[in-house]
Amino acid sequence: MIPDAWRRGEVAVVGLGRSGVAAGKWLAARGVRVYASDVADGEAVRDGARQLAAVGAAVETGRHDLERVRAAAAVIVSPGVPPDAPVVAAARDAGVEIIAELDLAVRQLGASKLAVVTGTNGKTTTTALLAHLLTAGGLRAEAAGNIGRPLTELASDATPPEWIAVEVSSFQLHDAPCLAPSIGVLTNLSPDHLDRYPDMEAYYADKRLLFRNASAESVWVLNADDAAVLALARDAAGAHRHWSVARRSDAWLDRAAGRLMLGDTPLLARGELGLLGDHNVSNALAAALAAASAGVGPADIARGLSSFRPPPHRLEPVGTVRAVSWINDSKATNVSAAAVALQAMTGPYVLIMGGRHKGEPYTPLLPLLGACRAIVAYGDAADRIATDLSGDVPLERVARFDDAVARAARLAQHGDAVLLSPACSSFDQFANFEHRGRRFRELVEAL
Ligand code: UMA
Repeated sequence: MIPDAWRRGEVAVVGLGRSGVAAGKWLAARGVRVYASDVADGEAVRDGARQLAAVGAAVETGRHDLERVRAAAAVIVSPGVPPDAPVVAAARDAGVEIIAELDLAVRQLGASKLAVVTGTNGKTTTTALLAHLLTAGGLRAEAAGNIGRPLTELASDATPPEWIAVEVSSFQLHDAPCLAPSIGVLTNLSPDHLDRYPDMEAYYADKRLLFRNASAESVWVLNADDAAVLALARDAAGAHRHWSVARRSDAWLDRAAGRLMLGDTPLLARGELGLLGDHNVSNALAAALAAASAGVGPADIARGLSSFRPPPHRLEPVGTVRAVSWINDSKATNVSAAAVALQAMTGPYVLIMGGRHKGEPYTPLLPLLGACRAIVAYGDAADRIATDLSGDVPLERVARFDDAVARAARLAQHGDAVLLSPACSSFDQFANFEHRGRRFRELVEAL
């Protein structure tokens, strides 16, 4: 499965995060010479470098040796490495094949069927839930990809699962020409990652790559409530199946009866689904329809839906202190994800937002702040947030995340909630959104 040219030369792995480490280990274990490098030089990167050095890779942190990359037989890129990064440009100019870590894995996983989940929001919950439903249906299934487990880790298994629910970001779709989902799920589309893409069209163009290997056998599971989703999928070959929280569909919410439905078959009552907010009903319907498309029966789907609990950092209750409940939604790294959280709030709350600005305006949140008592904006994005959201709701600015939590604790009143839903990435003060969410939990526990 490994091209001869790779064995004759050296493969360059760019980025020493989870993806780069998984790819480097997979290649080294198969006797391929690896040069792995990262422009950063922090503790996490050095830890990745140590892991790869231990399996015989040549490693370098703090820079890429561009000559060595140009001479490589192939370059494996991590999702966080933008296509216009100098190291990628150097490889491209030299005619070296550039492959996403995801695609490296896909090329090895011929025996597993892939149920691929993408979209702007709801991917992680839908992916986790889909793996749970496939398992409830008696299939051997795992979740991987953007959800936090590089797909290459599964490619190393002696007996890879029958089904893999793969969360795929637009970054991963970019250099994944071999990705051919048996089932593809598109949750929704709205502007995101405008710090990496020149415009929304470029972002949607990467999302459209989900369909690049569509065939008559493909099944596409699509959000009928999102016109942009339907437009993006319109010309894709294969079966198109739809879900809706607004009207009757292949999977749908019967609002009058308060029930999730699969066609004419009732699945379970809304109250039996242990997830907050309408957006999660949408995620549940997407996963249910994808699982049904893989052959799981309605009774198993219903049982799986009722036993599922939300993944951490997504509208996750982390504690109640002096009658104030604290909710960690650190995963809301864009404006539309934060909007979803605001719509799920049922009483007064203090909102903590901020982090690294990603290029989107925050003004779409203004009409959703009805129950918001105060906003605490922190970090790089604080000034921009203050400009966009100044109005009826009092807003305070602080520099550090820890101070934002302390401020929110003072502003919240008896019976309120404090919601961390940042609408920004975490990278100004944290390694990633999980790190930010864990710090939030620690600070709440210390209260
Ligand atoms: N780097 C270079 N040279 C460059 C540019 C970057 O060396 O020119 C380095 C960076 O210093 C960094 C590494 O490349 O060390 C990039 O790492 P990465 O961010 O891709 O790290 P991984 O740990 O491999 O994480 C990636 C995904 N990260 C991103 O897409 C930014 C993880 O998604 C994913 O869980 C993981 O692979 C496993 O598949 C995270 C994410 O934030 C959760 N995703 C975005 C989102 O959900 O919005 C898309």
